[in-house]
Amino acid sequence: MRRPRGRPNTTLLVPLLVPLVVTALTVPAFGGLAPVAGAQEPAEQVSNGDFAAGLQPWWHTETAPAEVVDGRLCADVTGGTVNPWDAIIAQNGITLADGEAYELSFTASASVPTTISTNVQLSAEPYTTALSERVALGTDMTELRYSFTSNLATDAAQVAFQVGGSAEPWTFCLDDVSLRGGEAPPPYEPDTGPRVRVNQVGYLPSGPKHATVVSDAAEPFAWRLADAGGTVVAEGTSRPQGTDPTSNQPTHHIDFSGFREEGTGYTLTADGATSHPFDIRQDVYSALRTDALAFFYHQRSGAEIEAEYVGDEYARPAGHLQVAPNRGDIEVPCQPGVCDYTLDVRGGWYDAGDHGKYVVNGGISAAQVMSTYERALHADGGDPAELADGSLAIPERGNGVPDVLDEARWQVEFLLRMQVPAGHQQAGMAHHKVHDQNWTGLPLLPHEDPELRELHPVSTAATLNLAAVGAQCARLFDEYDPGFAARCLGAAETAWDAAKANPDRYADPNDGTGGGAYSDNDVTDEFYWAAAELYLTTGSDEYWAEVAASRHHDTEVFTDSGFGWASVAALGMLNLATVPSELPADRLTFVRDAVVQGAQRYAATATAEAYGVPYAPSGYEYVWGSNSQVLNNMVVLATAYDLTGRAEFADAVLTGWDYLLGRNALNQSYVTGYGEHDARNQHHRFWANQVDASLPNPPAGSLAGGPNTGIQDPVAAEHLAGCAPAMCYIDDIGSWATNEVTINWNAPLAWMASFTDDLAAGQQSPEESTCSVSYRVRDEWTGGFVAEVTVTNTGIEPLRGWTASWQYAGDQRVTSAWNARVTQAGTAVTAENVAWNATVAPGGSARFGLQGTWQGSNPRPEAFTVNGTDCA
Ligand code: 9MR
Repeated sequence: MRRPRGRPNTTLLVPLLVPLVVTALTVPAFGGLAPVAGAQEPAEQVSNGDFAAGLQPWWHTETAPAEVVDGRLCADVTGGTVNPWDAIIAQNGITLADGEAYELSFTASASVPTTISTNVQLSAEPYTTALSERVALGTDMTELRYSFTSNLATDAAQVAFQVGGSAEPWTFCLDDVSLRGGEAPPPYEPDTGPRVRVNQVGYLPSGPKHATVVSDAAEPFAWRLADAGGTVVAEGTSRPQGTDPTSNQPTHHIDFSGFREEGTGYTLTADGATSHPFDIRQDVYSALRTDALAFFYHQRSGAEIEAEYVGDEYARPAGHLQVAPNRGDIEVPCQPGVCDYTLDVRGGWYDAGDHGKYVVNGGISAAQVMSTYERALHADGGDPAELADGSLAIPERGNGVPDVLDEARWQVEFLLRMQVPAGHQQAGMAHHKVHDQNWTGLPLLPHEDPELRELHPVSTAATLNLAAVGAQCARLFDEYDPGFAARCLGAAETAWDAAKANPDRYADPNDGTGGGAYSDNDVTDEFYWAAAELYLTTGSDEYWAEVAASRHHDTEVFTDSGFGWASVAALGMLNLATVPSELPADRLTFVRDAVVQGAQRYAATATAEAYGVPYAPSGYEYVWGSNSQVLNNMVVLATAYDLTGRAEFADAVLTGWDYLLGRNALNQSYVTGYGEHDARNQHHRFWANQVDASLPNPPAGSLAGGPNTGIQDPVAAEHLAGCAPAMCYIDDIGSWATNEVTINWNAPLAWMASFTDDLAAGQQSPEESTCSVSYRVRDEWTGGFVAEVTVTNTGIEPLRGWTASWQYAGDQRVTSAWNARVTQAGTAVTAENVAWNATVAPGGSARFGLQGTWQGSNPRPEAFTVNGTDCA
């Protein structure tokens, strides 16, 4: 599947133009390049030469699987290869200047004395060398230094240790690699494209349409919207907004919401710049809904990823089914001293670009995938048919179960396997994670991973994730597989009891070799989330008491930075507010108000931010995976929209999308396959096209982590030092801190795309209709019912006062109403606004409720008018 890479060198290929000055030095640092006091030290061209940051950006061939052990790189070189270049450890992307003096230095050893080739050369054909040395290594780590003058001017050289050609296997170890000389690498200049920043995918016809222009013009300037043929279809004037603190860019704002005509290839021109093209259409989010969900099938562990569902490019054998060289995941031992049993923990989704499987972020991911369905089931305007059986390309399609639930089940089954079985110490607790004993390099397909897999200690956080997810699983699967639902609930209740008995088992923050630590020393939010889910599923007072007593049962749960794997109380609150339950009205009002208040803050943020993003963490410290925080804030906004129908919440969701899809400081769409300038080189061991052209880029619908002011990886550290918060991102496979993918980031992406596609479907084109009315029976009992009615303005003018009318087909009688004045004559009902909801902006809604009686049957009315006009 993979093309042999880093094919050699050497003098065979190109005669050297400049004679090499090669000296093996045993003496002082820098030889001829020794720094003079006060003079500038020669620039370092190698990143992470001491392996302090792990393997990246070093790579190795399959014949030299390398890992970082005791702070140095060691590779078990296979025997039986012929040429030096049959086994390589290298770093690409090295810049060399013609005629400049350089010194390469490193320490290295061989488990049996061996001669290797050390080259500084072009990393692709014709592989011209600037330095090529045969180096005899002994068993002790020895320091070596070579000076040379470059005959190359390139930014695509590599430092390569060619360690092949030995009949017998041996181990090569390497440390402190340095290549000094030349200029410091030029500061990274991101290609930010045109200064007019738009949602590169498109806008909904009835939605808000905003753009941001980078310009220091003091005065407003004219903008023009042109269609694909270049005809100007709308015009207006910008609004200067000053300097944006997230990017340090001076910006102007453009609002072209008034334009609603569907079309493709629109462009916006202002201040001498023209935006990337974009569409205006109703179905902007339709494909993204399925693409974002398809990500999870791609990430499945323990299953062959079949071409029938993903195409040839993305097909791969099953990983981690204990087929050599895999050593897991069927009888996985614990780390030494942690337990005395093995567990079968096959299946689930790989976390990210690595092959670890972690219960804490695995739990929130399964929950948000299940919630994608649960929201569609219960929300006004939610359309579960879009997620039904047959909606996704997965092997379970056609089994009668909604595909999104089938996909979630793949992960839930794995989470259940992570629970300590009865009869063992700590029974009922969940292991925090399972992953490789050592970090592996890139690329590496899952089925080729040779590392030992280990279970790590149990943790309270993991156990509560299992409790929450198990409870949610139980209520959603009851209809399709009661046996599985019962198993989920049993595991959830056992987990809850175990967590109560072991409330402070925290994962070790230093347990980060071979996999992420995912440590979290505050599990009060996990207790809250689990109690909320168990309450919603069982209705038990015991769990409600836990919810009510928690400090997270508070209107402040929706913080500026948003929720995520380590901060999950919001998940409990959102579901309490939306999943039908026995919650008494006052408690329901409390949680719904909390959601709405949180959403109001996020909506205000979106309005204030230069790029419309509903995310403003304290000090603008964009976190690792900031794009998922943006999405989770959008989830709160969307839930508030579902509850209230208020247009301001839907608008902030849509400007959040604009940010993610290109209207941002970098002019970058963070979703692969969406937009003119999309993320394509996310950190991943299989979708590793950037380091191996025979491998694919990430599939469409993969979300990059996004700007991260921490820039913790060497590529980000090298290129982004000093970056403004929203610009701390680089689309490079080596930047795992800004550009990885994970299941817990794609889960809110899928949730949001599903919501937004439903939202779009509910908004009729203005030509077709100017109103829609949804009538939902929220509660029904013998002889009585409560209904909730939402009147939506799908026209382009505000509604100033409204009267909605319908006919009952059965014998219903309205006995009381709230938020509207309702009268009934025979079967005809009219509902008139009250003062505070009289005005409904385009795209906005007003909602009211009523209680009534019925006899015989209680069918929903089908046709509605608003102010005498027929509605959709
Ligand atoms: O998403 C995680 C982020 O919140 C943490 O700050 C970071 C450092 O601990 O780890 C992130 O998760 C990574 C995990 O540790 C290993 N697999 C890839 C994950 C995404 O980068």
